Amino acid sequence: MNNSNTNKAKKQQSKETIKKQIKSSISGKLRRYFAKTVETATDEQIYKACAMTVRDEIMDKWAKSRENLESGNQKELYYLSFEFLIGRSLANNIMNILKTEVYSEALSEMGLDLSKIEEVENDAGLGNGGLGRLAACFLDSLSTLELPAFGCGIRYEYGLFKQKIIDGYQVEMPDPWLESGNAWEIERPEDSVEIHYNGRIEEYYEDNRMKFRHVDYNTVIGEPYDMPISGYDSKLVNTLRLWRARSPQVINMAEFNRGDYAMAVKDKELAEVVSQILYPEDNHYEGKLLRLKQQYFFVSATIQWILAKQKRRGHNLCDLPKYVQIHINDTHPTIAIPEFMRIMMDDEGFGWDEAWDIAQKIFAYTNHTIMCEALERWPVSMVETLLPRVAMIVKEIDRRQRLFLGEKFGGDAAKIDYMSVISNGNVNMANLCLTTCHSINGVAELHTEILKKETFRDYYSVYPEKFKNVTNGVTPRRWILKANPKLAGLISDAIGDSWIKNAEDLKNLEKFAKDEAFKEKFAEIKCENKKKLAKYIQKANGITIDPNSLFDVQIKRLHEYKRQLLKVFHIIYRYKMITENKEQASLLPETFIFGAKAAPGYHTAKLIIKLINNVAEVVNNDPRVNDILKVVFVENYSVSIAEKIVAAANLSEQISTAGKEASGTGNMKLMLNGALTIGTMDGANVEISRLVGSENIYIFGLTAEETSNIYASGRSGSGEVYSQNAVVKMVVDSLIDGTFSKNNQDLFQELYRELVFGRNGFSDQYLLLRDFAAYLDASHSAAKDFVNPGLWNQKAIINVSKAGYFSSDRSIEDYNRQIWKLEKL
Ligand code: 26Q
Repeated sequence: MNNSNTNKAKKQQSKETIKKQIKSSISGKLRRYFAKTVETATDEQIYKACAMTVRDEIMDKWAKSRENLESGNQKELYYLSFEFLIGRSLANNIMNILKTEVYSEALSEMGLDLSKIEEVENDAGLGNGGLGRLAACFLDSLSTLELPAFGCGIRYEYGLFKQKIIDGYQVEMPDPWLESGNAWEIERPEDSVEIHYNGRIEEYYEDNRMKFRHVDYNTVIGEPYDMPISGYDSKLVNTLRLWRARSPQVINMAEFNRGDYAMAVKDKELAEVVSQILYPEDNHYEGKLLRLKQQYFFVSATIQWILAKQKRRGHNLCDLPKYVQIHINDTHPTIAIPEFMRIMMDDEGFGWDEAWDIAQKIFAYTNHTIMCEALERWPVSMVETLLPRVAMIVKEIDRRQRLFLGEKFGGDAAKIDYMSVISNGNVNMANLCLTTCHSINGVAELHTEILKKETFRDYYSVYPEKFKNVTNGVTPRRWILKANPKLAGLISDAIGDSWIKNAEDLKNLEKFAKDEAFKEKFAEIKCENKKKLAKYIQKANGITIDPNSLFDVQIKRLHEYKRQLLKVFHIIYRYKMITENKEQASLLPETFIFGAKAAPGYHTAKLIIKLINNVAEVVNNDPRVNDILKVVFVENYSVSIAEKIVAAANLSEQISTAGKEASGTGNMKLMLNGALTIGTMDGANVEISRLVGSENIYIFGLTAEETSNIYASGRSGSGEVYSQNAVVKMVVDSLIDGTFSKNNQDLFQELYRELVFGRNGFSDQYLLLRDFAAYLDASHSAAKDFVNPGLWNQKAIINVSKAGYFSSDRSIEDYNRQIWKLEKL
């Protein structure tokens, strides 16, 4: 045998050995943990046996990573986030250890199917949308790039609600994702800490210094659970540490002995609700006490843990900036700043100036929204009652900041108030971040510009050097390799597989955009993915869709600014044109696919879901359009459902009112999978458009500058559009003429009234009518291109080839170079 044959044989042999190990581990676990065999085990037990087998493989690397960090002097990142939208882990972890093929084969030799086993796992849905999923992509990249980092958050007992559609309405169901256990987490009771609420502060003197003592407080125990975060082909396994709230008391024995069993467990329940639920509002602030409790809970636990660890390692806390960076993911964990000050001063004996100096060096902040309804402002009185010592510190930060601002801006009281940490009886969390953090960043170029020029203009004038842009990204491992393995295979066959870790290499695909053979294979894969999604939709919705139709996809949280309603108007328009014989019915078959959850208390968003479903009902059951239009609302949009949809999409809807979407990341996932974007010049669309060129994207509508001028003018101008544009009028009127609300003509009145009359003299807040005509044109251009597969596929391939920039690896490298300055392990 020649050399290469021997190598091949060796590889084959070792593959056989690995398969054998996998098989024996799985059957061993079934036996030891469940007293079952492959033949008798339930799906659940098989899944668990697989997960435990994979976990064993990761454990060793995880332990080594820990030991390395413990003994080294490396700087570590703590990424504090209220949300981590991880999704499933089994297949992702198998992929990361490069064993997808051996596992698939080993399982199939046991008569099992990895793709089915994978579906047993509950999504870890510990987030609402973009911000939470971004945190998950970032963890993947940090591990892949071998940068030492910890994700820190809350171990919610219930993830984001499950969505059922009943009679067209969203109905929320709990998501007890931990009910049957979590194979990936490890409880670390040894690292439990106490968190103190309420009570009073006593002053006393020690060594001639005034000191503060917190007394009469209520205690909640924070108990950490760690999940391993593997990276792709990486030695480093990072940790996601999620805190669970526990009561210090098992039960109240006094009540128990009195026979009042309900009262006996009440305190315990009250303490433990802290980590029970994830707030389902996205981009919307409500000053709920429990939310503030949650914020302080995980942030205090995390800071205590960080400092204890540094001390254990023998580090002087003065040197903290050498060893620690703490990232604040939106303002939600901001209370970490005064909590850090509190511990440094009250427990570690630092003076204000020293502690403040360190705080300024270790904290960095990312802003994810400019929607004012999302900006957090907590009533001072609430902070005082719940966190009396933290409130004192916040007031002192405010006092000092006001002195500083006073020197800068003299008598401009309004400006000083606007910039202060406390004003009108509220703690302004963004201002607390802006004052303290050494770095402030937006999540796309346009967004960062808006922060500098508008939202945080005054702070930008004081600290221009703090402001940075880091455009978001998504992990190409989960979002192509896992979600679209066939496309990943085709790409690797063409350009090699370096793109998996160096996504910029996708640019080498560009030369295949005109290669007929490649284009054909590319189209075939898209078609197979569409068939697969069609099958899912058939089963889930009972709707038959045509895999040859244009799959036009809008998947994201339901929010008025994201303008799902504008998409609906386009559908209504097409429906009307066909049924009224105004359009060549044969033009183009289209399938409109929506996936979206609405916050349970967001009435208008829920009404839009009902409208989508009513339009679907009418359109899907009208024989006149039946071969041409289909509308599908996919229930319970989640990470796992997103993975199914992105691979099958042709057209990606990114149609927010310009200036409102900070970045968007769904746009990136869809682009990576060869969908073309139809969108406004908003968020990262601006960068997508620059990269692919105007001929490979369908851009329309008002710019951010134009929308900003319209808002400033106080008039939307939508009234004129409505009265002058017959098409707009026709579509808008269909909301109230019973076409889509047979039994209740009033059902969509509110949507109609907002567009035509508005509130406080401003109608159509999100400027749908102003953009409608341009949107129709852009949709028409897309449809025209789609009927020419040669052209369409060329454009799609160019989109994939330019998507490398939107890898979260690039985002993380940007953060690291500009902000954290960590070293690779
Ligand atoms: C705040 C206070 C009280 C209750 C809830 C909240 C809250 C919760 C979630 C506020 C905001 C969020 C989520 C925001 C979010 O997901 N923003 C998105 O972040 C993405 C990642 O940067 C961007 O791509 C999106 O443009 C942005 O909307």
